Amino acid sequence: MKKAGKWGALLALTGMMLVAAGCGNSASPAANSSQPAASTPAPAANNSSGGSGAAEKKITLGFAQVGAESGWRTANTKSVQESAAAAGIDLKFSDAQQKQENQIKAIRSYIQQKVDVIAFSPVVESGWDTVLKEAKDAGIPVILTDRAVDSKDTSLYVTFLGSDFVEEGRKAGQWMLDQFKDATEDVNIVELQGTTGSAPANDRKAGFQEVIQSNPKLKIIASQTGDFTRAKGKEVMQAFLKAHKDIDVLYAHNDDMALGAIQAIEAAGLKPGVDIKIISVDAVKDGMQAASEGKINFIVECNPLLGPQLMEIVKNVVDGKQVEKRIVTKEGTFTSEQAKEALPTRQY
Ligand code: GYE
Repeated sequence: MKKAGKWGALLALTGMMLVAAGCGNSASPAANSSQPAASTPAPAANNSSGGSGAAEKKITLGFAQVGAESGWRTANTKSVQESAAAAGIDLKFSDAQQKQENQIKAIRSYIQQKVDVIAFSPVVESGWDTVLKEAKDAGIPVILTDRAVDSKDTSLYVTFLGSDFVEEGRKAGQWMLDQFKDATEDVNIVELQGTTGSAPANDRKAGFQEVIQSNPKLKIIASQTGDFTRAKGKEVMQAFLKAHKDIDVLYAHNDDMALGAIQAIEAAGLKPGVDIKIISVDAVKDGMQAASEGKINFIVECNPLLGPQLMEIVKNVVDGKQVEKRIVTKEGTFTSEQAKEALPTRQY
């Protein structure tokens, strides 16, 4: 198909779909409101000497990170490390290189070391019950940050702090609907999925699909994982371009894959953002730069700066205070023009 016109006319909904931070009643499946709070007891080491003398012993936090796959992750890691230091929390940090078995090992080692709290960003959604049960049995509270687990037993973790990825997918889908509402021919979409089995890949796909299905002209003609990396995004886009001559839109589950795909599109002699419209998620600096150059048409923001909120939660958990079961981060969206405006003050 060729263009639906009205390019640039819309986007009343851009900018501000801010979900209030700290509201514990998101629509995500993890938001299990029947379970109010931190059920795991605060470890004895921190409150043994009679009450609220928080100053005498440093809190130890074991953090099992996913890896270093993207600009988002780099910003997230930095945020966690800097805010732990600022909060006077002793941080034990590990990088799982996108492998679940490495994360499980790291969590077990934190249990052995008897850290006060464990936080982790689960690389995939499934397969955590055993190790989470081990942490629970050891009396160590676990905080999920950024990504969710699909465990039925939500008492295995204290809270889940992070974005609503289904909502992010919906925002991307809504842009498609608005942009192509007058399409008379099929609009061919290719999709670069995040890491297979990860919450953001599952949910960003589902939210997008849910919204675009109301217009039967919008067709996902190919969908494959690019593992959230630039290199794989490029590689898979090359394959898409070979196999499909009439790609109208790329939906990439993160900026890094979109940036890799842009290289492939340019190498094929096409103009990213013009010949192929591009939607991505994250809004990290490099993505915003590409958007401000018109190479990415629409970015859904996903905020990686979870560190300060995480440290607050850690302290509350150690103090035995109530913590919301689901804490959703604030985020918006950006068109190319908005990206240009926001870029100079962008923190990550
Ligand atoms: O969008 C992607 C990263 O889990 C929200 O992981 C995170 C995602 C982010 O690799 O860039």
